[in-house]
Amino acid sequence: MLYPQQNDRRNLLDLSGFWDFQLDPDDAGERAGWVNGLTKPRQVAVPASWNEQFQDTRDYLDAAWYARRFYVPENWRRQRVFLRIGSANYAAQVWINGRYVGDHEGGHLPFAFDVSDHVVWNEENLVVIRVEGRLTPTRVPPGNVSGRGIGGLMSNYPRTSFDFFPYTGLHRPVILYSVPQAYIRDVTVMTDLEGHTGVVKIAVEQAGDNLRGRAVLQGEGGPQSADLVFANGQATTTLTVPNARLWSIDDPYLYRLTVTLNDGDAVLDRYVLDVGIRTVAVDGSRILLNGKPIFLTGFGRHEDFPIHGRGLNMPLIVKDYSLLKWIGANSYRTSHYPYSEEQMWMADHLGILVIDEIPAVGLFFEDGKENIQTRLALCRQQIGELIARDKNHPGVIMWSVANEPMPPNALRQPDGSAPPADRTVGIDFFRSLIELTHHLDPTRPVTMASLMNGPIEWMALCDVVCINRYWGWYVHGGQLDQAAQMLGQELDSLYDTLRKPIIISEFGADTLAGHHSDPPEMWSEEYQVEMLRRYLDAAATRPFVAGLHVWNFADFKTAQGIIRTGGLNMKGVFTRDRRPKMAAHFLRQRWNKAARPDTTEQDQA
Ligand code: GCB
Repeated sequence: MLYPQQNDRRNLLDLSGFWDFQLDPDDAGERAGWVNGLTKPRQVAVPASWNEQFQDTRDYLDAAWYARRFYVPENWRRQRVFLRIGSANYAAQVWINGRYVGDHEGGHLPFAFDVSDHVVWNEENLVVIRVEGRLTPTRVPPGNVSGRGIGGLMSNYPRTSFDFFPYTGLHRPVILYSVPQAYIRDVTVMTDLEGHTGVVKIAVEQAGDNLRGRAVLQGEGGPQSADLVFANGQATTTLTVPNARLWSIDDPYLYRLTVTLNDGDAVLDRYVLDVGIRTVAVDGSRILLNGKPIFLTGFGRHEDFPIHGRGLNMPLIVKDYSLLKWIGANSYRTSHYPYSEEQMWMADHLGILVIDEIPAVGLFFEDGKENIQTRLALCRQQIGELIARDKNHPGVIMWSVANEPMPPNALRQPDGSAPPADRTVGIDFFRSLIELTHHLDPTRPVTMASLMNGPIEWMALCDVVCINRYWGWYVHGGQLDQAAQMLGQELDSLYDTLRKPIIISEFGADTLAGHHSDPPEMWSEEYQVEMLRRYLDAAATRPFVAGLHVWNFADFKTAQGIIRTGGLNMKGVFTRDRRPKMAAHFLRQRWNKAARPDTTEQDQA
């Protein structure tokens, strides 16, 4: 699942733009022959969610069809041609020139088809994509679960089992790309350190039967290179870099790895990859980056903006990363689904650490073995696809296999008391998922973000314990001193039991920008600051707390419900249009050395 690349051996054509679009509420499109073109199309922008582009599509999650015409450049004729869809939420089926190409389930990961035999030359081609985003209990993430709305407490519309709007459509670019007949299918890079020497292990997979290739790593201490000798399409080699310049948050230095397939002196295919030499490890209560403890500061975020919805929004990525830097954050979690590859690229280049999460949010275990197994299979598929996509990003330091899976009855205890039901349910589920993740990537720790009262047995399966906590909001709202006390007690007892690094992966308060009160009252900017302060202070005295991710970076759209004014979750420290609330300035004072009045010039240097 390499990101498509343009170079002297490969090419690409981005099909972003206006596409024909037609809703299909009766699921009649296929019978009506829409695979050959839409009958009453209107124009929709791709990439973007369809929900806010029209008045009548906001809550529409049933099938809709996209179509667009294109030519394949004549000079691609001797190459293989692929069609790659960056993200189609939730399920997609694809036709080219009326012929079925394939399908994909899962809303946030790319998929590609070899369409060499589907396209025609010297004539127009038609690509048709049917996208459908219904909420059902056996999807990941699930929805329309009986008796359960937001967090199970209240009903919401649309009936998500998660707290963000179920934006639907072609969210990332649709790209047509060409590769040579014998081509580099995959590259996997794993880095290690031996003293000051960087060790770069490279595995290359090719399609084709030629036998030789080359890997060249350029950068400080280089270039280093090695021949690749293929057997059954696979080759591995290890390059060592004396006195390697390591990738870190302060110096996100990237080497440049060029892999080629060769026939004598001729280069048949070429793929270039940024490589950050770095290690990630867990040691007792610490997370280590390059052997040194790192404390994560940052946020849970969303891919969310008015009108674009969840569609790739490049200026917003630039803006968000500049705000992350401004505030002194060094990390975030891709709550609650994989973000775009462009976001991962930016993290590598700016030295931001990413906890990379699959869309396993709102998982539950009360509807029988068969449904649970269906969701498990989807989780396993998605972690596999995520690792295939993101394994080479130095910014990615951890995989998260779930957010707030719900044990039976967990959310029916508003006073925070322990649920009475069987707490062992789900153990096999998470064991299977975590083992698979370790197997697919032995280099990164695995975690899941757990619910207040989530079973400790689930946390114990993880390398790092991530806890979402709302003491002072959903529990003990308005009583920050009590909240801080509960938080402190809980942290100490969790660490006593688990002896693993703990990240508070969510904590926050809904805050109406511009609403003030003294003494601080819920929903005011002052209350948000005071609540965050309590959590930061609690962490500061507990060395086993390895990170703090505030919920949320920015206000974001949710389903409608009585706890979501304007259909928004307002726990952002920035508003939805990225204006800072008081809390943003507060965090900057605490996190960004350069912004602290008590920082000396020497510290800043
Ligand atoms: C959570 C969820 C997150 C919600 C948040 C909230 O625990 O993980 O998706 O948005 O609480 O604000 O209720």
